[in-house]
Amino acid sequence: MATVIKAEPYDLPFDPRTTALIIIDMQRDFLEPGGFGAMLGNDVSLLRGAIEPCEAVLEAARRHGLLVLHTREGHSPDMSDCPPTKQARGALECGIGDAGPMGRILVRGEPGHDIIPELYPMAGEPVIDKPGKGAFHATDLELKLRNRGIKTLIVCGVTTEVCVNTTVREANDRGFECVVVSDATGSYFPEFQRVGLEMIKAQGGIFGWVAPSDAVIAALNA
Ligand code: TIU
Repeated sequence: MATVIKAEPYDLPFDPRTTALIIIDMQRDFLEPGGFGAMLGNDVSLLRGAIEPCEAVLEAARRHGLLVLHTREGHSPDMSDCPPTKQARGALECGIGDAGPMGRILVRGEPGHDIIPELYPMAGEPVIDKPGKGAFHATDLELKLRNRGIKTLIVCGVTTEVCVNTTVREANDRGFECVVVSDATGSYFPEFQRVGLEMIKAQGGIFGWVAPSDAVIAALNA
């Protein structure tokens, strides 16, 4: 019997050997006070509910030998990979590249840019540093996935309507099948969390599938 993830809008058959877990932007800059998320005016505590389910999926993926990838949104210290439009957006007093309580906001090598300790990558797990919202834009993610024969992506991380949705749409157009783990994603806006997941699975799974962490873990354990 084929292994399936009990998902919406319908069960997703998958092969663990061609499936990867990708954890999007679980960085201090989004999940802790003083980072980019907070500078945008958001209550970062709203994202922290995603941490535990994400930890559980990560543990199961590691135990079953799936390829695990992590992404981080950010820029090189000279900001040469940051579009001026992105840096200017929001007209923030303290924005991307500026010094904040956790170092320069969304700049590689700064404390705030790094992944939260609960989900820290293990040696050998690729970390994709991305300058955009989507993880495929201006990165070698697609090459890494194709070289490993990956067909299916289990997607966790933040935020649901921004970097998770953008990455899933990019992946879908490239022929990857994505299942977004509902409780292992998070948004600063409860309404966007709900609608961000709805948009993935609407119209017969126009961008992919949605399943809770316990369904994904049960499928991995099956
Ligand atoms: N602001 C917001 O919701 N998200 C981002 O800026 N980046 C990611 O989603 N990672």
